[in-house]
Amino acid sequence: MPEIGMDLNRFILEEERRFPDATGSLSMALMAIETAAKVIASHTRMAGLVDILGKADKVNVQGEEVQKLDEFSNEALITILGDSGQFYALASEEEDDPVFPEKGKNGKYIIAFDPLDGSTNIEVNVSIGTSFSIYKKLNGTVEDFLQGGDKQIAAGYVIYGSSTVFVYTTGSDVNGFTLDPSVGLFLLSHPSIKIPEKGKIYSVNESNAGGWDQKLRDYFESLKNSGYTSRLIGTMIADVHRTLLKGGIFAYPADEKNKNGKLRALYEVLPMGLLIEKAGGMATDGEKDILQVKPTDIHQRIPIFLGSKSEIYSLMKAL
Ligand code: P6P
Repeated sequence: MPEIGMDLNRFILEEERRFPDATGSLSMALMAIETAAKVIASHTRMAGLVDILGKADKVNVQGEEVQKLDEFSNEALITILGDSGQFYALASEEEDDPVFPEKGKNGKYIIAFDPLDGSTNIEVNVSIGTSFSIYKKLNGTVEDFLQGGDKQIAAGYVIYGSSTVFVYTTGSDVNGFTLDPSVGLFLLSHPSIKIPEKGKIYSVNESNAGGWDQKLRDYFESLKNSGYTSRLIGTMIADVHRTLLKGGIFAYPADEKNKNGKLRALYEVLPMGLLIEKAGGMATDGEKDILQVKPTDIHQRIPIFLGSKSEIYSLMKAL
């Protein structure tokens, strides 16, 4: 069992040693993400400065106003991941189409990421995050991003909150590392995370309840009547992080306004679903295991219900 306080790089290399035929490419890929996370973390700490806060008076592919920190985070990830040489293609929430880095021509992997999830929370100093999902490069076309949730090689997120925490899985355990800014190292703080079998928290934007079907409204009413409390941060990564550690359910269902829900399959829902399932929880689109979902395009939105087994089982019975 790796000891608390082990730094992320050593952890990655020790994990690599467990696979004799590993070439080290995934390790270098993960270390590139780690470097980008440190760069973004340092800038979120300074987001209070006028020159970073506020709108970049641009609109991204999602039709959302782009905050300057969004742009900075997107550029940092594209530059650092591109320069690593490990990624043949990068798909970003901030880019209409995938980017094919000059130095990635021999890359074994492709990566999808949301550079700064929850950007509307930047200005009110609420936790924000970066999510990522890694697949094997197959044909080197955009279709490689549509392999499906169960083909993810690795997935994770970085939450920039009261501390910066890096959480990821390569398909077995889920481990969390907290940044010690005094030495610039992510140190193992949450080894082998397991989500509680059952929680006491539900996390959903109830202002959309008017657009849900009745069975779903009844399900959340039943949680309220069973003494559950409500928590919603409004940054998916922060709501997922709390659900991973405390249990319960996080959901962004489809509704009248968002026919397929709001969250994006490739770089938000599928990586979070992998993490929750590898930590012993469950994730579904309301019909099937979320890892069975194969996106139809890189920005496709899908409904998501994820969390402790108890809540997801009772949800599926209710629907
Ligand atoms: P709503 C943030 O903008 C985000 O993409 C997710 O991080 C978050 O879970 C969701 O949107 C919140 O959406 O409609 O509740 O404001």
